[in-house]
Amino acid sequence: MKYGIYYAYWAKEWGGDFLPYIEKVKKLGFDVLEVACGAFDRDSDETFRELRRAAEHHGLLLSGGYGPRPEHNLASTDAAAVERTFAFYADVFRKMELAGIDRIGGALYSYWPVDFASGFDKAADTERSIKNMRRLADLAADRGVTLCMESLNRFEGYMINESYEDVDYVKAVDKPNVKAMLDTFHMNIEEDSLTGAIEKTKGFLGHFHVGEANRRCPYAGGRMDWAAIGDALRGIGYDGYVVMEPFVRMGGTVGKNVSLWRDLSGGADDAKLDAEAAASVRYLREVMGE
Ligand SMILES: [Mn+2]
Repeated sequence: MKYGIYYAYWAKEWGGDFLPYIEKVKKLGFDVLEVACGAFDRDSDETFRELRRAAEHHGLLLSGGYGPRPEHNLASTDAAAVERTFAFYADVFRKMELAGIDRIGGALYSYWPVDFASGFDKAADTERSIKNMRRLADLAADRGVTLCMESLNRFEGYMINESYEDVDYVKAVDKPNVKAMLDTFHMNIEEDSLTGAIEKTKGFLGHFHVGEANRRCPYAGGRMDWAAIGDALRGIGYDGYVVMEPFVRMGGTVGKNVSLWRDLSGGADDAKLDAEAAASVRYLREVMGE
């Protein structure tokens, strides 16, 4: 397993310049930097070539994440909006290839965070999403990209809340580059058993996010059994990335989207955040294993 961290740990806004994170994250002891792909349309091709050169120079792998904005909802009843979404993703996948990013995870099957007041039809939306995901998978395959469907808790999404729903969705799409994705933060709310949920994704798991129940960096005094989670991942033969996705500082669009209304960092500055991330990845390597 390779260990990574999502850049948004330090950020208040999605997107921006990921270059400075490459050397930083490598120095903190990570193998992988996860970046947000939702604003790739704003940046030039050269930005992504530069990102690739820097990652290769520092021996760091890159992965992508995206919580689709409402206008990029593959389950939408608005056919014109879905067409525009395919065009958006085609550009994202092309830029991912330029940057050397071969996987993207998130609620790609829907949008995020869901506005539950707007109303929805789970069965009909899922059917449209599956049909559109097959076409998106082919666009992604042209660029060597794997799409990872993140199972989210009920307060952020409705289409895939549990790992069995994730596997059902992935099986229905039936494309080799469409995989399941789990996140311990969401699993903690929805799953009877964290290890049991992992076992259900055997052969289908493409990406894995970790975090404590309150989205702090994994640590020894937390509530998660990281050793058991590591054993379960090895047990299903998972050899992908384990990316921590901590959100501890309030503010900006990031803080609003993840509903962070209190400071979980203890007033930490960037240096303190760095130290906690470094300690966390050392701890995970020790208890979850390589
Ligand atoms: Mn996640």
